[in-house]
Amino acid sequence: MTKRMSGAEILIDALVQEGVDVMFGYPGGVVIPIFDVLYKNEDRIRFILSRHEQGAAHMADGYARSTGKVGVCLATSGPGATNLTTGIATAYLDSVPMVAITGQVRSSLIGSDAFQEADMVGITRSITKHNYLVDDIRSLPRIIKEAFYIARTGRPGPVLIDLPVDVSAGFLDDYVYPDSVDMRGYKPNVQGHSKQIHKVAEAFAEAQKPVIYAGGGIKLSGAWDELLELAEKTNTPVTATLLALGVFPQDHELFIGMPGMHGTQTANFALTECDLIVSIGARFDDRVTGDVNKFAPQAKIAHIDIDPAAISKIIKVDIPVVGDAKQTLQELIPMVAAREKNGWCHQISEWKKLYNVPFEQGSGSVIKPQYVVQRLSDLCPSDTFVATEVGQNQMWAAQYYTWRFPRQLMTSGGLGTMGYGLPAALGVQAANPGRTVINIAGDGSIQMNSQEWATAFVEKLPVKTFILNNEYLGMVRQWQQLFWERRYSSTCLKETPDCGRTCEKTGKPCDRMYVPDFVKLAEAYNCLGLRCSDPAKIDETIKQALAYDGPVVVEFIVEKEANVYPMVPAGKPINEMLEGDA
Ligand SMILES: Cc1ncc(C[n+]2csc(CCOP(=O)(O)OP(=O)(O)O)c2C)c(N)n1
Repeated sequence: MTKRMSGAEILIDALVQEGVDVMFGYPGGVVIPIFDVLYKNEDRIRFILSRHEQGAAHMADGYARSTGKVGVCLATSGPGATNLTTGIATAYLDSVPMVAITGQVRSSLIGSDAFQEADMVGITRSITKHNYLVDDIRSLPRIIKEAFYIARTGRPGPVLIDLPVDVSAGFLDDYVYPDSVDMRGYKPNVQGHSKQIHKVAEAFAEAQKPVIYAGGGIKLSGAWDELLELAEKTNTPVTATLLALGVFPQDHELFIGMPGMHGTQTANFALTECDLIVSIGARFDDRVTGDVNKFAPQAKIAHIDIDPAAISKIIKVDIPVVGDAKQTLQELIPMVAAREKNGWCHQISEWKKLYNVPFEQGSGSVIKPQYVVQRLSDLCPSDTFVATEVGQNQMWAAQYYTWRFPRQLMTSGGLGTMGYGLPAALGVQAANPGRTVINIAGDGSIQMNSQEWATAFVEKLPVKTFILNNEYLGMVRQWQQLFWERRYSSTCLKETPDCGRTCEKTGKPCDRMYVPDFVKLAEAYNCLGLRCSDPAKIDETIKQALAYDGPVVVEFIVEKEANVYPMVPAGKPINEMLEGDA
């Protein structure tokens, strides 16, 4: 049945038909027609008002990563739309399905430097999987249908729909939402070529020292059971990237941890010495490969990926397979011969014994940030979702949290976006009411989107944020310490123009005040604020936070110059790791 509807009504009806139950955003002049329809459809879509459009984009991202569904965000034209871009780019680099809707000035004004006009199709061309400017209301239903289809299929990613106000306020007499798409230029190849899959099976049979390199694609295609089956059948060790943590049981004897710059020694040695890498849904990011010329020098490389553009982009691949990870593994598993454990497995378990040691707080009076993460992992319910900010906090979370299920971790891997964690956690909480959601944060990153504690309180999203306050932009400080002769240029968050950096020069502790006072800030947002600087009180502080029925901000005052180890210096081969006293 066709209906006369406004552009804004079409949009909301289409969103409902696409299964959208929550969306995130911020209003403005040209999107009032859309907000008016949202107002009348409160019972169909929950709209969460962020306090900054960047927050809304990360919320949609957190919603999408934790559920596998498409996250939706909405902003007005001009500054509202440009504020979304960091969130869109974050989603793009991590293959997160998202539809971003931006208002645009009236069609007749486009190109005239109208008030709040920004060319969003131009601006987002390189950070979206696809984008649209809707120039005719008759194409709106098709565009929305295509946008959702493109966002969630193939290698997922963000799609932007730029909607001029005359289109959202205009009318279409014969609206009907299409039930299928027909795009000649876009047909993701989900079925890997059987001949190529055979070659992967043969490579397994020939290899003495294989490694499976699992990436975020395992999560996106829901291929974790198949991954386990393949690894166990062939007794192949598995390394999982930052975006794939949780896809393989962490306590499994074949699991060797995360590879790359802050990866485990076992994973980096294994990748360097192996004779076969079977990469599944991973993209040989430079944080994983280090010096590409010295990466896996003896290995044959098989690469299973749904995105043909990812193949041989960074590392030359011997056996490319373009296809969906789950389908490809289902075809591959019966083809591979079962293998017994061999000397390679023995070598792997020796490395693991040597390097996999739990972190010790020791007897010192200063809290070690790594230990806080370990305690969070032990004390949070096993089905807790975890978001992180970016920097040392993120790497310690990756290293010391025990990952228990595939969609557990929300972290900005590709773009490394500070300010991601809190809004992403709120999006996760909105999608998963009743579950525990925590954000592991640095004191620098959290200040980039701390305004979203207002959203947390108002929208009743009881996210618990745990700030590891080292008073520094720690990860940058670590690089300055190790590679720039300890010149801490603009990384101390207590530094003032007149302090003369006396603490660095004399070693005397700094008595300057840290701002903000996170406990007071939390309270200003009506969240519970807690502070802990005593190692003996870590557990009780975490328990108090988890027991509170509302958003909480916990500040742990931690060791100031703790470092993330192991560390592969930028551009070095991954087996040349710096080790230190963490
Ligand atoms: C938006 C943004 N700006 C700058 C950076 C560069 N950067 C990476 S880590 C980092 C320091 C993060 O400091 P903090 O949040 O305090 O975390 P820590 O490393 O101390 O755990 C910076 C500035 C970034 N990743 N993102």
